[in-house]
Amino acid sequence: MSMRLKELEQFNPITIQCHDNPDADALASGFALYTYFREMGKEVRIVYTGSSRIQKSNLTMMVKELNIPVIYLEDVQKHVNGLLITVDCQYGAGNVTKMSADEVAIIDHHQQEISDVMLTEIRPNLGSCSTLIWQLMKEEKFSFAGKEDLGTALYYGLYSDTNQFAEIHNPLDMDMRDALLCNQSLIRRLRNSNISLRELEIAGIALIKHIYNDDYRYAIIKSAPCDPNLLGLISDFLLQVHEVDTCVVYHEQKEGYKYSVRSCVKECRADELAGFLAADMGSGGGHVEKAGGFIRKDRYENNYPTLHSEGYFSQKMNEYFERCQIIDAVSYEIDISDMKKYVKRKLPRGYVFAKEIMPVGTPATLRTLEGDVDLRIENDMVFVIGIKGEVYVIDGKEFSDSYQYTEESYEMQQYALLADYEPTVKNRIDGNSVALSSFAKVCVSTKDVCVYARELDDMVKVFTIQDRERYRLGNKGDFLVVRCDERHDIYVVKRETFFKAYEEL
Ligand SMILES: [Mn+2]
Repeated sequence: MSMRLKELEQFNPITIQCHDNPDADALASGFALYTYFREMGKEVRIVYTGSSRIQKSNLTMMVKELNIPVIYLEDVQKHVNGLLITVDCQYGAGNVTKMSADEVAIIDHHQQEISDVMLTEIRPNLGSCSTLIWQLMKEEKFSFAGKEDLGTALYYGLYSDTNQFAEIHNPLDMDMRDALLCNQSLIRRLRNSNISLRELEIAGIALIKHIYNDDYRYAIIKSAPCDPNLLGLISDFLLQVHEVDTCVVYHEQKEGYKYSVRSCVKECRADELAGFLAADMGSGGGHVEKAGGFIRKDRYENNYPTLHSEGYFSQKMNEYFERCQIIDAVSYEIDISDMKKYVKRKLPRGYVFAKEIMPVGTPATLRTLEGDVDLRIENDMVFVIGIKGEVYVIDGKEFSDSYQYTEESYEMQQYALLADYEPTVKNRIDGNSVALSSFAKVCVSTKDVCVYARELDDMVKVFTIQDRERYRLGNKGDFLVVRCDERHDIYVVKRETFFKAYEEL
């Protein structure tokens, strides 16, 4: 599942592509890979495409002061010889111009949206793509000693992508921040050259012209054309307004509408809202609090020939908040009169005794598709792998009470049909990760789990009793499920999982 830089060394020449309108993280990522492959004697270059050259003052300063040899391609290249690596973005996604190439690789830290590229390393839990590339280079024993330009670039990449380090939550990000050789006085200058006077004026005018909805506490701003990074700055500022819980800041380009989304409430994930706004006309995504997207003009004009863009965004925001029911499982009294009774099929699961993979007491990070969980290996701890590749951490008693276990080795591909990410446990002392499934054996639940379920006819967000901070989204066609014996254990099951995991009684 996980890719090493070594695998890319077989190719030559190598082209590294940043996303269109590159930001500091994309540039730093490109620069780091460039340095790596250059030392190896490869013919390598860093490129980007898109409607315009880098304009932002801090980015032009970064490129110049750190000697980043990035090239702007005026015209999209028909075909790229050798290997094309997209950094801080995913080949084929909406924020990067697609160019054909002999071979393609992806290195990114956004939510996975492209899954047909073999050479892929995507880690959405990292604060920056710079961190990921730093880690990949360290894995190959690359030496960062004495490389101040490179260190400063990576540091600034992480700094810019984590809201000035305010949103760092992965320990690896902190490791990099603390380890890099970095020119702090240049960082100070970059930090204070974030926008130009012209952009200050654009931002000022934009802020005056906001649209505010007090029912749903959102704000929308249409800005004059500007560097897309400025949209992020305006939206960061707008979100700090007390009355504003979520916001969208956008502008119109020749090709379409570029927008930035922010949310500071747990009831709305910015990445998901960004995807909703794009609908089927583009793409959107990012992180829980910060996200962005793009709507293609041709598709927009097809779907909404007479609707102006302010109208579209307001209408879509209203629709999002109106349509979406929020269920808090703790307080919600569920009506089961229109629900059918099902029983959970007894599908094989995987189990691993934690102490068999790491010594008791080791601080570790369990990584699954649902996110990272930090824990300490305990004597009595058992990991159970479910059919979606999700992992339950339980104690020995609960395990022996609920499961019958065998010595048969567990085949992830066979049993976790819907898993597209293999769960790992990382030792936080030595940094080594192990795939849980390689240690797992088969167990089967001994309990009959009976549930009521109803097919959803619209979007629902559920805060389960287990996770009070992050909701699970159900869409039309998915199922709302509640345990028969615990009417507050309410959750959402995706349609494709539901029919595999439950059968009607
Ligand atoms: Mn990034």
